[in-house]
Amino acid sequence: MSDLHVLAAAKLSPLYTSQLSAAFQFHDRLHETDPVAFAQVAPQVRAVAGSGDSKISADLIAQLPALELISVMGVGYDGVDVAAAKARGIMVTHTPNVLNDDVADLAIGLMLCAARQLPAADRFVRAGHWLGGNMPLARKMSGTRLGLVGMGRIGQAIAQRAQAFGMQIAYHTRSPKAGVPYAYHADLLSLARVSDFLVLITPGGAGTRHLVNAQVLQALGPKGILVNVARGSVVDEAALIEALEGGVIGGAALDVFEDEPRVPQRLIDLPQVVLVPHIGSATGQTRQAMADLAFGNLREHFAGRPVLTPVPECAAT
Ligand code: NAP
Ligand code: 8YV
Repeated sequence: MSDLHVLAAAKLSPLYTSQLSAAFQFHDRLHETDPVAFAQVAPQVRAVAGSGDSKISADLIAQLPALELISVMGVGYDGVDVAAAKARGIMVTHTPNVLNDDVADLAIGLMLCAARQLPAADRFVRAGHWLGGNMPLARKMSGTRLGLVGMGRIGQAIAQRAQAFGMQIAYHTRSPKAGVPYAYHADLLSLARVSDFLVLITPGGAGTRHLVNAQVLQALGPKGILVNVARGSVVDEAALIEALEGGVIGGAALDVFEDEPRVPQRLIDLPQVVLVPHIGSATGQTRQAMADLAFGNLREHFAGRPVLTPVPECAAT
């Protein structure tokens, strides 16, 4: 074990913390649990470990004068104040690519759940309602129109899967993607108007906050289904609830929420809505790969080698 001090900014996967505590002087959320001990350790902390949903604020960064690296176990790093880190020359890393398959699989699973009403069908059998007759008819997914908001690593993996369902694919991003064969919409409203499924897979943070608002939901229309595997902040959740309750859109399937792990009761009360607890990358295999990569970034940095997967803002140009 080295004498390097590493702080966990939030509750992390044991797949990551087991590696951290074996290799470093590891302080698990000491800033939250023991301010006196934290004040003693803070000057020595050289790295902070976080997850995709951890908050690593400018204030925390300012309390760590020896900080060199923030290693996030997750591809999304919207909780990290990257500008504050960069201003001090602190490297920020994340775990892209290793989770593309799982998140894309979940997006397709959620689309099927919402269209074919699989959770409701399961509840129907368990409650014995089948004995009294058949379930109402659901919606077909194959051959319908998929609008992807985000066409990066995971967006492209979702599109690849949707092709096998014979879906017509279009997308919205800030700039068209070279080599991507799907129809590009510079305007999100225009994409929503021609989509049966609108699937969100952008980063979170200020740049995408409430990208999906009442107007976009209106454009998606009464048969449209919204799927969010991006970040809760991308959707105006209050507007979404209004739209679902009022039949402005047909349904939704959500992996992420504005105030996780709290889910509004009004969403829970809507039977046509599918709700899962931020499980996009939550398989044993993928979480291990993410933990290994997050740890690998720390290992490489402290061995004096370049990190494996810097966030784009910190990548050498
Ligand atoms: P990526 O390769 O960086 O792709 C991000 C895409 O979003 C790009 O196509 C980008 O295109 C687009 N985008 C960014 N800002 C936008 C904006 N304001 N409006 C429209 N499009 C915008 O990232 P990735 O690896 O695919 O991951 C995407 C995100 O998925 C992560 O950041 C994370 O938030 C989320 N995620 C969720 C889970 C989960 O468990 N649910 C798991 C993993 C990842 P432009 O730059 O051209 O706009
Ligand atoms: C997890 C995620 O929430 O990678 C991301 O951006 O949202 C998820 O994979 C998380 O980061 C697991 O540590």
